[in-house]
Amino acid sequence: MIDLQTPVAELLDSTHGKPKLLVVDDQPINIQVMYRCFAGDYQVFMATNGEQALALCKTNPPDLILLDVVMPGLDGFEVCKQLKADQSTSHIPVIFVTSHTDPAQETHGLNLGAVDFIAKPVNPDVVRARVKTHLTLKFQSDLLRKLVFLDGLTGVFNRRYFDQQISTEWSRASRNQSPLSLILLDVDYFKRFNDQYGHQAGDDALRLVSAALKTCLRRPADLVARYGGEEFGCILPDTSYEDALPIAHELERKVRELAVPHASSSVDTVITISVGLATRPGVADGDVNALVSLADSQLYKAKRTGRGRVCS
Ligand code: GH3
Ligand code: MG
Ligand code: MG
Ligand code: MG
Repeated sequence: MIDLQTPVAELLDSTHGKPKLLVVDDQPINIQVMYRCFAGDYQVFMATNGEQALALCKTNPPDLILLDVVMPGLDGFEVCKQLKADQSTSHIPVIFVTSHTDPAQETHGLNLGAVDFIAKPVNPDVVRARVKTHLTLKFQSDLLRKLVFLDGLTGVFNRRYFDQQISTEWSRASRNQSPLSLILLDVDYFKRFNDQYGHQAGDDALRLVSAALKTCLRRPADLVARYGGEEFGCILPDTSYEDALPIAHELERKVRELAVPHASSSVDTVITISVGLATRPGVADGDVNALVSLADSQLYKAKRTGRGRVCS
């Protein structure tokens, strides 16, 4: 799996482990045939009915699914429909493998979002070649989807992703009446830093700061994004003010502890950040823009009152 938060260069170089294939068929003999085709080069997972396949896709999403059409219970078409309707599984390519050779069935399967339709009995070489082609396309499109949301300099999420996620998390928090914390932070006197040490050193410092920020996040759903030039945002879903405040202080401390020299700063002899925290309580009026404005005004207050501090 590609980690969304690794730097872009590493992403491009990364060699994936063995791709994961899910074979779904109600006949054990068919599963065995497929297993023989793919074991070795792939991690092969198996399901003997539609319900099991859907559950597996949720808990351990495969890179591609070979899906039988005729099965008792949920048939393959219904499984495909459900996978495509769910944002977390819609990107998994589905290949139907079926004894149906009727063009109407094939058309129906492709219209449901499957990438291919293979007739049983399968020819092992053909099915291997098709799977390889679809996996290559899948990995390329995964990478593109990820690059669209990553900041090229630092490898953390970009503003586009931040804007999308803060709205998503606000809606989720409203639905669940759960808290949501937002931290905005900005590097202090960074213009002076560039003027003194050069733009290249400035870029390096932003990379170091990003890496330090990431170490402060505790849960998989927490994220850091580059909000603007030398400004970052942290979204902390399901996090109360009391739980977010220590994180805000830790962000400030971790950046200071990087000890990147900044001789022309008026705050310290090293790079520091100013941090603004705002929390939406479980039950809240207003909208997501109010939360962003509040975090921003706390950040501004941290700037006004001396920088290198947290305001909340
Ligand atoms: P303050 O403490 O009030 O935030 O002062 P500041 O100098 O940090 O703020 P200001 O907005 O005046 O300047 C921000 C600087 O950040 C100017 C810009 O050159 C620098 N910056 C923004 N993005 C990048 C970047 O990608 N790389 C580098 N090296 N510098 C950047
Ligand atoms: Mg069947
Ligand atoms: Mg600044
Ligand atoms: Mg700024």
